[in-house]
Amino acid sequence: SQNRLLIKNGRIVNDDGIEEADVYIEDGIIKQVGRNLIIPGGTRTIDAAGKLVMPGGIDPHTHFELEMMGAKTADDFYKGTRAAVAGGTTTIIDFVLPEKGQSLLEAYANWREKADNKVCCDYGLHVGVTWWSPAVQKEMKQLVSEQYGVNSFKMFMAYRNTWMLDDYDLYCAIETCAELKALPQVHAENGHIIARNTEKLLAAGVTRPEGHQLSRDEEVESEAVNRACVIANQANSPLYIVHMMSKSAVRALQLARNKQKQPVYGETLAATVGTDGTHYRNSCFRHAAAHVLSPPLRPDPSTPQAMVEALADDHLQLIGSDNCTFHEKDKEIGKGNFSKIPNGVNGVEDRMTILWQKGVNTGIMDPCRFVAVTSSSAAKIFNLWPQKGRVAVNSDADIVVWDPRLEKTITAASHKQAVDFNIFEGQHVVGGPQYVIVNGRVCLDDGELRVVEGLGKFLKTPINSPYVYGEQNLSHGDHDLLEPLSRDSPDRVNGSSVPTD
Ligand code: DUC
Ligand code: ZN
Ligand code: ZN
Ligand code: ZN
Repeated sequence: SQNRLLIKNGRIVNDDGIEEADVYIEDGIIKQVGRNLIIPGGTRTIDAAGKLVMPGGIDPHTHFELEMMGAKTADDFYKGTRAAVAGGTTTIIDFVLPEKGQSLLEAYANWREKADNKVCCDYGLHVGVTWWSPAVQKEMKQLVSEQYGVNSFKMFMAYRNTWMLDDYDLYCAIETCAELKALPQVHAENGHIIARNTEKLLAAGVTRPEGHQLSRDEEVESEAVNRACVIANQANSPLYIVHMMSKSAVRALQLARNKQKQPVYGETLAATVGTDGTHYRNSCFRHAAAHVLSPPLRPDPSTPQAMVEALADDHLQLIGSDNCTFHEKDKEIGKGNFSKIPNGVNGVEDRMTILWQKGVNTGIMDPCRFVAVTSSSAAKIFNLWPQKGRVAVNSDADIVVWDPRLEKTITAASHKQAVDFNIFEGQHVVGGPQYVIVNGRVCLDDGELRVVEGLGKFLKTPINSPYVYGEQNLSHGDHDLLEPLSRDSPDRVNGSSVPTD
């Protein structure tokens, strides 16, 4: 029967430990976990011997069907969530981004309309506070109600001509989040410095994609990380920093995490750990432009591994994709001016395999930490725990059966995303999803993709997550599955480790 499923002989990996047990699913919910389960006849069985049974990934950061910088993303909510499922991700959280002056509620309704009938997996929404007024503040109060189910708001410190808030408005918006027990998120880059540097570079004749990187170096990011943390601390608010892209930014975050009154969380991206900033110098415009996202990939070659180590060490708490894909024809808008290249990269499909390759296969993180940063921590922070992010009785049956021996070479020629480029092109990865179960339904079936358009539901995310406003602590750090790496020694050589004063 379609609605009964048994996953046998696997090793269940949750963020707090590993257990050898079978999983029985009925009507989209995990009903039993254990050995020698009594199962009704006619139940489909998946043999997971030698495989890991993990909570499906939660990608806390996507942009599907977004119009920005004069273009529309290649991936819509169907193609985007289909690609997510193909890669082992079973929940995504997208961003409602209102135009300046637009009602947040109206923009929210637009997003629901774009997504509800297209999503192949469950999804939630963050809402961008892209301008500030008493009306916006009032709408934030409405959006956190049970009717709308939003518990997180994103503010931009960059994109000076469109979405940026000044520090006064940012302070007010963060304060409002704290009053509502919602989570403020920030895009941390100094938009004024970027605007001036862009003018100077263009005047000096630098027009190619490398100008994007040159206009906004690491300190342009870390200054904003620090400033956002200070503002949140003044507002006595927790804070979540999206897409952290540099070692300097992680260092700034770590200083804040050690002294801040309220929790501060940092997210990095698949792009950051899976590729690097050398591509901006590629002589092919399309290739270089495909890597343009904000904040940019960094020239420092030690960045990707340092970011993986930061995830392993709990200096960063989770990894998203910021999937925001543009076809070549759209990237070409910026052919004579790097500042006009639509910002964004792929990653929703490859996030899990890329981090497995760079984090688990290298021994930098154990599978439990992999589950934490790809799934469980997002569920906890956005208050979906333990419905999502956990393989346990009563949790949703969003499960990935992971084959640590599965091999593939990532390529745009065969990826499921709509976009015509892949920033991980040619990378060989070992370990990947063999089965992906979405709400109890086998949507990746021994490598065969069988998603259902519209199968996913909108997830109302309640305010006041105990991992943001309560006593619950995000990190466990008490499992001991691999030889502990001496990662916290202060003199570690190619150092992502930061002083903990
Ligand atoms: N950065 C991107 O690269 N794309 C979407 C928005 C953002 O902040
Ligand atoms: Zn952003
Ligand atoms: Zn090229
Ligand atoms: Zn984004």
